Amino acid sequence: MADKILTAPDGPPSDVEGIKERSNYLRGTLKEVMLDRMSAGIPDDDNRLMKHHGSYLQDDRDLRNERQKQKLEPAYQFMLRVRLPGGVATPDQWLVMDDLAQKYGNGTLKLTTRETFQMHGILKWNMKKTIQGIHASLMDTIAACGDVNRNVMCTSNPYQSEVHTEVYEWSKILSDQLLPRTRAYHEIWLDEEKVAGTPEVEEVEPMYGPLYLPRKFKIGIAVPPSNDIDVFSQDLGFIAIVEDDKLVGFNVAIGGGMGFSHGDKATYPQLAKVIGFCTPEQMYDVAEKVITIQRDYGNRSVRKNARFKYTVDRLGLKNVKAELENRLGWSLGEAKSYHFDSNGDRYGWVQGVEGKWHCTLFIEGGRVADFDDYKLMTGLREIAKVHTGEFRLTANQNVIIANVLSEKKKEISELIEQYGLTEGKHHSALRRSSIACVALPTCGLAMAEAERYLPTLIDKIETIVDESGLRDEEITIRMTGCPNGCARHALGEIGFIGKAPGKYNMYLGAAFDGSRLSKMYRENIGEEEILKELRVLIPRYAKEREEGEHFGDFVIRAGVIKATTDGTNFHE
Ligand code: SRM
Ligand code: SF4
Repeated sequence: MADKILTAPDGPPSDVEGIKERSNYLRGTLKEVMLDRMSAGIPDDDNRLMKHHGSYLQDDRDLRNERQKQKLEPAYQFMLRVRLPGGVATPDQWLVMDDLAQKYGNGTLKLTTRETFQMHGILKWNMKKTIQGIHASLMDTIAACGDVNRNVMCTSNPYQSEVHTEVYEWSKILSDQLLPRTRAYHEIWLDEEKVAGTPEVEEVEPMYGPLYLPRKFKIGIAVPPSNDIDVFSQDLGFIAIVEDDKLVGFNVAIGGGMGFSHGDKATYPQLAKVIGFCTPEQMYDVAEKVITIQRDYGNRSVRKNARFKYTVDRLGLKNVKAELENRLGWSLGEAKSYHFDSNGDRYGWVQGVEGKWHCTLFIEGGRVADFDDYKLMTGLREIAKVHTGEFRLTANQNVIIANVLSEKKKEISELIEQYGLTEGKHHSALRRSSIACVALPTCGLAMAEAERYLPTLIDKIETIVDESGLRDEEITIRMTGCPNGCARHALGEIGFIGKAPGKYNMYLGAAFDGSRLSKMYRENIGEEEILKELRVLIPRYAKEREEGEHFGDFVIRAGVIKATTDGTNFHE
């Protein structure tokens, strides 16, 4: 029925569609170009395909001008992203990532906003060894980037451990079953002999088809009251419904996303909308059918309008829901009530089921490295050597040393102490509630600094916070180097989006629980103006706020900014 109404946008397919079509299921000439020693880079078409294998060709932007002057090719290197459903890694896997980062990467690990590891600075000739090392420790990088379903996230919840175990299992099932079926990855990186894709054995992608999706697709599962994964920013979000301590199912939310382009009203961040309820057993079916709707009706002509959020907005939420139920052959249940209290992490030790302990550590900007006076990477390595539980990477770029046996707690606490690792207690709550995307020097799209700059900006904001008596007040603050939104800036109570070197658009007014977008407050301002604004707003908040009122709500009530609940009016 809905089939009659729904159409895909007209227009010639984008260049990426052609590249995918000609790629023989994501192979292209990747195998050959990775062997070529004439350049440290690879051609653009292969780089487009490379993303589906979890990697991007980048160049060190700090060196770009100098190398240009010397007429050298850019300092090419690869970024590699692991697929780690739910962000859970064993201590052995942690040690493998640490070792690979030392051997082949830039000696650091980035814990990403989608609960996984990224390595930077890998040279072309080390890529295969790195991927093989990851594979040998039972992880992979398949579909970590590209026009497919990405790493499935779930709440890192150390509090309700039984529910976490169950929800984590579902995130793994979704992530594994929604993987592309092509053997391209195994052939290119793991030396598997080519069988499929040859004329004798025809390869098929039963769900994706040969063109895969029009754009990336993201799924996250939140366990209320924590909305740490920002469920409303996902293309497809599931909200766990727990009754009498039992997981009964999930509310289904569709059509969220964060990215937009400066000044382009046809692009905007959007919140996913709840459309109904399904049981855990129905979850995979729902995910698969939602993905096929995007496959069939997403915009394959204009990539900046190709995300599912635009498909939903163009076709209408009701029509998409009707089409989903049509494809499912059954109807979603009525959405159940739920309550989120925050989209941040809660730090420190907490006891879960079976007497096991979990400790959330604050990792500023998600960067695991050894600094002059702070041996963070070494400390975590030493913990991994003795830890028998797991590491949980959080969507706020932190790490939880999870499932620590009571008898091990002292040893791990001592290592935390010895290496100065921190639950963030000596920082302001504002710093603990910060996220910054990678940006410079590796991200090719960055217009301004983020990860390397936010800590020093926070040093200065902390003075204002301290003077206002708000050191322990959680205010979420997020910075990205461009409007793509990798740090989910539009869901931070204070957001900064890079515009040009040293210049940011400043956003205010997102909800503390991730249920309302922010709105632009000031355009193209530098540090001095940012601090000038905050020197007024933060003390005002301290004086005028109501009991329990969060900063994002206050700025709206005080008339500093108008509320935005729907991305379609984001630019107004
Ligand atoms: Fe992102 C592109 C880093 C989470 C929206 N993102 C990129 C690239 C690959 C740049 C590029 O295309 O050349 C960045 C690599 C930088 C580098 O040097 O490592 C990059 N994104 C990241 C990470 C590492 C940020 C971080 O500091 O943690 C996150 C990795 C997540 C992961 O493990 O999979 C990351 N990116 C996100 C998120 C947050 C999320 O998914 O929860 C978003 C917003 C949500 C969304 O997708 O709407 C996000 N990244 C984008 C976009 C905009 C997409 C859009 O359609 O609007 C781009 C650009 C693009 O796709 O063209 C992008
Ligand atoms: Fe790069 Fe922009 Fe994403 Fe930051 S938000 S990592 S600058 S693409």
